[in-house]
Amino acid sequence: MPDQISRRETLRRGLTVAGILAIAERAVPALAQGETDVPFTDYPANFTVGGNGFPRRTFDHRTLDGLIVPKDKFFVTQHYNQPEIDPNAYRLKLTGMVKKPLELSLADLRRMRSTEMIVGYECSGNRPAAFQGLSSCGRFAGVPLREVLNQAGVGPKAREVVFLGTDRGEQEVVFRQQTFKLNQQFGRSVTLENAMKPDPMIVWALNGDPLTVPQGAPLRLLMPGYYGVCNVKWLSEIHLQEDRYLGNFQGRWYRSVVGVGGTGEDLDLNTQWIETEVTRIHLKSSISRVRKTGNNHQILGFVLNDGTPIRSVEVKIDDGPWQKAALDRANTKYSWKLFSYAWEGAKPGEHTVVSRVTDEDGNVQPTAEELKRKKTFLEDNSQFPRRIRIA
Ligand SMILES: Nc1nc2c(c(=O)[nH]1)N[C@H]1C(S)=C(S)[C@@H](COP(=O)(O)O)O[C@H]1N2
Ligand SMILES: [Mo]
Repeated sequence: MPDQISRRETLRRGLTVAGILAIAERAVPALAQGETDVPFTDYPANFTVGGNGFPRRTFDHRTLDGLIVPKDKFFVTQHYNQPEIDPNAYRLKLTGMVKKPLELSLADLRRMRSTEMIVGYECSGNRPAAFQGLSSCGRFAGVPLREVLNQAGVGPKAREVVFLGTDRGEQEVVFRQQTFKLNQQFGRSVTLENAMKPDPMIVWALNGDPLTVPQGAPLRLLMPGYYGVCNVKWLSEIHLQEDRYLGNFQGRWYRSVVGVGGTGEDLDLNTQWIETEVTRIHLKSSISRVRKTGNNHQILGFVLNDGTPIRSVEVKIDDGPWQKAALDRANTKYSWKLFSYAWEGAKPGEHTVVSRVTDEDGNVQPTAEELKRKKTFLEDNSQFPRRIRIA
């Protein structure tokens, strides 16, 4: 049993092993009769994340009730338009340093061995200010990316795999004193080594239904354990090359800068500024909802990370100690991981509740204070203290 209720607590509650297992397997049962949500006082009732000119949708974590987010609630975001592609005319092109350039129809891909995987991901801009709403988890179906690459054959010099979307938009590219306005295609890349791992997929379905246009129909890339930006929607071309791909959303926008050592002051000579690309999801947990039956309160939340096994999730109420939460049995390697904590003796009034996750490699979710030396707002995996009111 992972991280479940301690033995002492078990004896105290007089639960049978079967009883505990039932709890462990269904940490998030459907809202039962007489169960109500305890309101968050930090979450505006009509909260939405500002658009970028194109339709966006956030997932309301107060409705979290299982591993799988229904497809009409799955978060949506992108930088440009949402192109509509005729599935019959559609061809996925494999170009560049391949042995044999290919144009694959949807029927060609569907004839290959298909797989399914439950994958949770978030936009790297997801953060407390967005109430974590730029995140979701679903069951995706498609084909392993490496089988598609192997069909075209990887040329001996190829080291980088570039994924281009059909969508295009104006982008300002700044070079020294010059600014160019260029119409560019959305693109991202991964190293050949990462592309050839067993997990990356080219997917066409979410929760058993074909992808919708906002979700990237007819095909998108899915990099399990990576931030949302890597999952290129409306995928039109896979291009193999030797050099790094430096497109706007790879080389410029999706980077983080963190100060290490020294004072962290911008011009401090002893501070080292580490610049990294946004790739694998940084370890995060957050409380999604608090439910109440009679006098019993249950705190529910989720963990997102790169797939490294989780050692523990803990919950802290006001100034109390960190207490172990239970991980849901339904969690899988790349799903988001649901957790729950039975809060006993909750007193009426306002409370602060916060969670913290630790993985098997010993990484601990940082506090907002500990992330202060990160200059960019991306990859904010800070602990998120929530305010709630017990009636
Ligand atoms: N073609 C294309 N793919 C894209 C984007 C985009 O602008 N164009 N945005 C990315 C970003 S930043 C995120 S967070 C995810 C969001 O995926 P979703 O809309 O399915 O939730 O799509 C990614 N894939
Ligand atoms: Mo994103």
